[in-house]
Amino acid sequence: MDQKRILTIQDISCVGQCSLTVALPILSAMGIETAVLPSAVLSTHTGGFKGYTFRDLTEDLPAIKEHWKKEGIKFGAVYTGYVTVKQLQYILDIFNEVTTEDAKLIVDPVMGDHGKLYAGFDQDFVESMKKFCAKADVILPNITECAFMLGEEFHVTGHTMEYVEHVIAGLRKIGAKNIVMTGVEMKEGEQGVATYNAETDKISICSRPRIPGVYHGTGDIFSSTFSGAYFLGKSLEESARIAVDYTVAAIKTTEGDRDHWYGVRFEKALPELIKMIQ
Ligand code: PXL
Repeated sequence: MDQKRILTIQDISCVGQCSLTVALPILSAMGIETAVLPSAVLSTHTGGFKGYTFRDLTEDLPAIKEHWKKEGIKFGAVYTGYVTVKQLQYILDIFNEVTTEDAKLIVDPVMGDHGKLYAGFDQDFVESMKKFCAKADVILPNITECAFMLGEEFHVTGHTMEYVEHVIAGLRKIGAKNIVMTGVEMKEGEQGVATYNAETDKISICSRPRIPGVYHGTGDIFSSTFSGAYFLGKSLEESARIAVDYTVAAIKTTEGDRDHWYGVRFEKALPELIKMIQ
């Protein structure tokens, strides 16, 4: 069986343009066979909707893995997003038991943004996620998640090169290998990502003019695009650049549209993504 497929593990927020409803179309548009493992099903995401439902699928994970094992199904990479604390060990079991030898574990340690943890996440989760990140080949934290993992205060702006180096050193102490930090604002009016390449021991920055406003789900758009490009064999730095450019293109589809507060119309920008990876 051809095992060149990626597995992504994160929730289905039925409405809200984030997590699996973003990852699956993006990876598919990139031409990648994508298997999904929903960590939970929510009626909407938790970032602004009230009274959402939440069905935790933790107990299904081991049985799903066992079935895949019986079928001889394997994955060439595993990309994780919004998951619960109890799922982390099950995910490592999946990574250890149903992937190809050269498979990569790409972890977006989804737990917060804008200086705060998302609803339902606590310090316990942060500690478990730190250990999980040590097992990953690449981690994709935003600047808030970095601050929580380092146990430090969150800095909204003013991310000097010194600060970026400090955060990367802290994450490496936790055991992280390759790191792509998002939400870095080194220059006024710009935003981008810092990529630490563990092989070359180098940090590179990729910034673009900042688009004012808060756009939900863009972390998932970035991480899905990065994971796809990296799975296709692009370098860390090139994958980060493509992910930045597609995220910007996705935000531009929704810039200034106040009615569409819960996500961005990334679907409209998919043709641009397809061009970017050619
Ligand atoms: O975009 C990250 C995310 C994923 N899944 C759920 C969320 C969020 C962020 O709020 O609520 C359910």
